[in-house]
Amino acid sequence: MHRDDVLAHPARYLEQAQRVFFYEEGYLVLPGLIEAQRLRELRAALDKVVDASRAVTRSSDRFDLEKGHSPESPRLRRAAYVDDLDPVFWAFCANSVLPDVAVDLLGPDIRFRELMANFKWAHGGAEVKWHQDIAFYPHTNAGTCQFLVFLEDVGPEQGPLRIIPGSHRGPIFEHYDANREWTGAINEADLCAAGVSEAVTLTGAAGTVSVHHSCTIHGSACNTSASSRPALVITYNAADAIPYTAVPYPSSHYGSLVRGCEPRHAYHEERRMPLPPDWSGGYTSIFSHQERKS
Ligand SMILES: O=C(O)CCC(=O)C(=O)O
Repeated sequence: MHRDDVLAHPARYLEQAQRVFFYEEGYLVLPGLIEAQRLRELRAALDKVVDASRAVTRSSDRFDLEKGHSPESPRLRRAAYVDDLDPVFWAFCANSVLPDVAVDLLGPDIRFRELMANFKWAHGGAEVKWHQDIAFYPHTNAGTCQFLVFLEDVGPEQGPLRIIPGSHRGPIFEHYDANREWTGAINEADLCAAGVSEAVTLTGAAGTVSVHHSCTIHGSACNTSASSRPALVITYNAADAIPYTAVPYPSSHYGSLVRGCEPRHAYHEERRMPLPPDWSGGYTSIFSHQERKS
């Protein structure tokens, strides 16, 4: 759906000025969006996911392990398919304020795409290099958005998300290197043109939620602090945005309609859509792709 049509629909949760800000700047920060009781439930469910990873010795599509991971001292970069591990997560994705915010930003018909937990463990949790989500999951239009739900307070030393305001209105940069190998990151040579010097840092208290547009350039530094930065990373798409490629993490809820109804048409935007490699045979994570090329 075109942005003007999205904005013409009555809002469910956001102020109109916030919806306009999202389309102008490519992101929004919503402090205090998640109430304390829900946060406690999510943290408890995530603790169980971490416990399930203790016996794991090698990264897989489900658990992406950081160096030094052990049963006594688990260090995960990412857990995927978590919506299939505990109903608390799926209830959050389907029956909370998040899909209402997605409606306000993308239009009335919304599908769930994926949920991952990024951990950013204390004392070294991994960097996420500058990238644009649309390069990972092209659709017939740019109507997808990614939420980060801060499960703990996030300060400047914890590797907070950084985004480049307005970058969603610029080009979609290459995420392959000169040898046509997927890097999952914008090439170093393009970073100046991408405007990284203009980046803003999204810190906030536990319960804060940020959301960014699929074309917004974003990344986050390594966590140098003594406190971990666990965050749920949740993506929704407008139901009229049809994916061109297989989803990396096909959980049982992938593609579920969480608001509105099935569309009768696909919406095509005129732009050059990048194509990632075919991950239908399996995916690891953005961390492993970016690490391989560093
Ligand atoms: O966790 C972060 O800081 C970045 C999340 C992100 O962009 C991703 O996982 O693709």
